[in-house]
Formats: sequence, structure tokens, C-alpha cells
Amino acid sequence: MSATSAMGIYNDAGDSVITVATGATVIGSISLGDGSDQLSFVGGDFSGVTTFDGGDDADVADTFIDTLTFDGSSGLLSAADVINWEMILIEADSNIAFDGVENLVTANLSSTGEINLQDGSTDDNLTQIGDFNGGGTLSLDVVADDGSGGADTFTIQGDLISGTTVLNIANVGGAGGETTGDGILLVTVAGNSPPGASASLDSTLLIPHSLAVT
Ligand SMILES: [Ca+2]
Ligand SMILES: [Ca+2]
Ligand SMILES: [Ca+2]
Repeated sequence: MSATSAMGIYNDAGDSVITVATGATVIGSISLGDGSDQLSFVGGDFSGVTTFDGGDDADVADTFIDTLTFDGSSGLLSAADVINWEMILIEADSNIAFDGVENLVTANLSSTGEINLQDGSTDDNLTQIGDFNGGGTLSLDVVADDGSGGADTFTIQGDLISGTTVLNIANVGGAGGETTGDGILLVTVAGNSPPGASASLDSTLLIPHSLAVT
């Protein structure tokens, strides 16, 4: 299904599979109700979507697994408008930026694309309630100094499943400096981090002890 609508997308208690392809634009709210719903933006435009509601809740116990996929679609999201998904997939060729400074995503998240918090300010915090599967790029603003200048942060409340996520760092006015302790905290994993799951710096910018994955 290719959707172009000025009234959003609605689905009943059944399972839906919706693909928004290149050239299609969704405007308004999306509400998919009960069932296991799959909504994929494959080149489609989601800039006019006001609410992405996968339906029911974000608990897998009811066996409803709602999946929101961005594949070749890029844009700005406010996490508060993205609700009731059990899984969010950010595929390669998708750059997803987050609006505002505090974003809380409640879903398991898998990204082989780009999660982008770069806007020239180091006040952005993205927190994810769920497990994270890496492989893509995480773009952050950092003041590369002794650690006092601040940095955008990404916090994973669940487990880091697998994959190497490349950290793309933009230095926001830092003049360098020697950090102490854990350095500049960028990524926190509250759950488990198995061997093979990691983050690495993709930059010639050197921040001593900078990469703290805890
Ligand atoms: Ca449904
Ligand atoms: Ca759901
Ligand atoms: Ca930022």
C-alpha cells in the first residue's frame, strides 16, 4: 500500500502493513489500533505527521508487535509524538534527527542508519526505554575540552544487543583539554553490553578517555 493522505492513517484491530513510498506524503495523525501493525516510510515524507501511534501499548506481553521503519526516509521526530511501538527500525540511508532537547523513546530500537542529535548545541539527550541494536551512526555535538563543556548524550535503558555504532562527533567550540575520570560521557547502557557490541569514534577529533560506554 502506498499512502498519500491529508487525513493521516487509521487502522482497526487487525494487522496492517503500510508502506509510504517515495513521492508519497502523510499529513496528520497515524493511529493503527490493536494488532501487529507495520508502518514503513520507504522514501516517503513524514514531516507532516503529527502523531505516530502504533496502537495498543508498547508492551510485548499482548503479542501485538508494532513496527515503525524508516528506510530511505529522513527527517525530524519528536519522541513524544512516537508512541506505542514495540520496535523502531532506522535503516541505512535514513537520518533521523530529534526535535527539542529531551527525547524519550519507548521501543526496542535498531539502527543501521543515522541517529542525529547535531544542531550546534550540546544540550540534547536521547533516552531509550528498550534494547538497542546498533550498526549505524550516532551523531552528537561535543565540546571537546576537559569535560566541563558538555555533550549530547544517548542513554539505553535496556540492553545493547549487537553491532558497532559509529560515533560521529561535531566539536562545538572546544579547544581541547585533558579529561579526568571517565572522560566525556556520550553513551550509557544501563543493561547488558555483550562482547561485539560497541561504539567507536569516526573522527580525527581526539578526546582523551572520551568514549565512555558504561
Ligand atoms: Ca491494527
Ligand atoms: Ca503497540
Ligand atoms: Ca545537539
